[in-house]
Amino acid sequence: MTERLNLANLPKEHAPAVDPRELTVGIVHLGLGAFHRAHQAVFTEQAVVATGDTRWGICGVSQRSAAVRDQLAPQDGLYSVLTKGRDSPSIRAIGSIREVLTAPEDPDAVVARIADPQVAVVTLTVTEKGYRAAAGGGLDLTDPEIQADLTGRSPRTVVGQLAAGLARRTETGAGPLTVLCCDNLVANGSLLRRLMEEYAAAASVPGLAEQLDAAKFPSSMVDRIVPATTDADREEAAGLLGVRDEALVVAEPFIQWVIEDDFAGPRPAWEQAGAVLTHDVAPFEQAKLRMLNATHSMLAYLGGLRGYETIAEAVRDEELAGLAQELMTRDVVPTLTPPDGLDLTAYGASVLERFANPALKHRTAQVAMDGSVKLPVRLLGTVRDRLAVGAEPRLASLAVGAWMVYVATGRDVNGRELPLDDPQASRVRAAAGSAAPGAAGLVDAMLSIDTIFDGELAADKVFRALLVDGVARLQNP
Ligand code: CS2
Repeated sequence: MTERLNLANLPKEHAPAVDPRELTVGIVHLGLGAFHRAHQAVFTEQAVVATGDTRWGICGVSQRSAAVRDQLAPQDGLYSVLTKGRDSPSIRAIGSIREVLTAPEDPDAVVARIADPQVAVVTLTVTEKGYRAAAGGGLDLTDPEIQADLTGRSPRTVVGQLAAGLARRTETGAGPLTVLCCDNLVANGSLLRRLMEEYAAAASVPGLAEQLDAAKFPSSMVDRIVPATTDADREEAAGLLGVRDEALVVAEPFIQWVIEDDFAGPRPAWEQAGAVLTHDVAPFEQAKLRMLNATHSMLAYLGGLRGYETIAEAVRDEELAGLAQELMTRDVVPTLTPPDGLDLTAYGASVLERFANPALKHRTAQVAMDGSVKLPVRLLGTVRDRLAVGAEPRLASLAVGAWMVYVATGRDVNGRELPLDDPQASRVRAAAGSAAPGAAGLVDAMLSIDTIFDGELAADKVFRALLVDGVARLQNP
């Protein structure tokens, strides 16, 4: 059997640019999934290399299972990124993860690390649903885990962890903290600040309000396609590395990070690793969410229904590629103010080209997950903006309709199951199950889910008619 990757046995040509043992922990990262390891951890390693500043080792926190810790611990925290583009794949080990914690096993260690005076930045990739936000944008105070954290137990939610860690910083004498949200949400920094303020108001934790006042919550836009790693990827990586990497991540060559330059204290020189530090992230973030993520979701639902396993297969279907293109050109672009220097037409073309990367095997089922929290961010903003100017967002409505049909039928054209993996699965299933027959019946039942569609949108006649058209077209192709 091939040996397991670690510091001692990695062939020189694949050695990480940084030895994690030389780093001290300056960053806590909540949500140690594949995305973080292929994105922020890579930028951070490069920033350390560029500057020689060894303060920025990462303490990665898994929010649910011990799987990542069990993968990384025997590997001295090392893992590799297998980059797959149109040319032959390349592989590189990354050395920026200094420590791994599993939150459910040791919640107090997470709080202690956030309160560590040497920690200046907390970054987060906990997915859209990880924030436990209510439909209107505020904190969901009815969430049982939030309620349990509010009783003062060792915190299990992200908001609870941050609150306890921040409050403890007064005792440890740590300086003000920067909390850098890296999830695909609108104005993610201000959104997280609002959740924290609402939590603080409900919790009355001594010192928290002052720490929150001093903390900064810059917004950021992250971009890199990182499909779930498969056994075949691990085999391929072992062939390239000569050792086995259980913590491998796979990614496309493209990588981008745009960060609002608003920090409370020191930070890694991420700009020296290619990140863009700017005063206004919103135009980048809107373009990315409304163009890339929206067409991704559209292709996942339409492609899944057509029996395509991967996004690359879906976008090779000319009709689907045409619909994705039209969604961007007709519905989305008119709602955007492009960031300086970004040509939206070229951006749209580059997005579809990235999706077509045949080596990535990004599954439609993976992108289709969590629709109830992704649709509002990716598609409903576009729908609202177009309706507000009297335009008909036909393609954005078709994408929302495709989600409705996907979750209601649960089968593709070949009769294969399309699993519903969603934090609101029971509500979504109940709505679909209670629908009257026909397209209008399904649309009305799904529009009644008020945690996805607010009252105004649900009552909009134009939107409803567009949805009924789209759903009918999918139900009777
Ligand atoms: C995808 C994103 O899974 C999904 O919903 O749309 O993860 C997408 O791959 C990234 O945002 C790309 O940066």
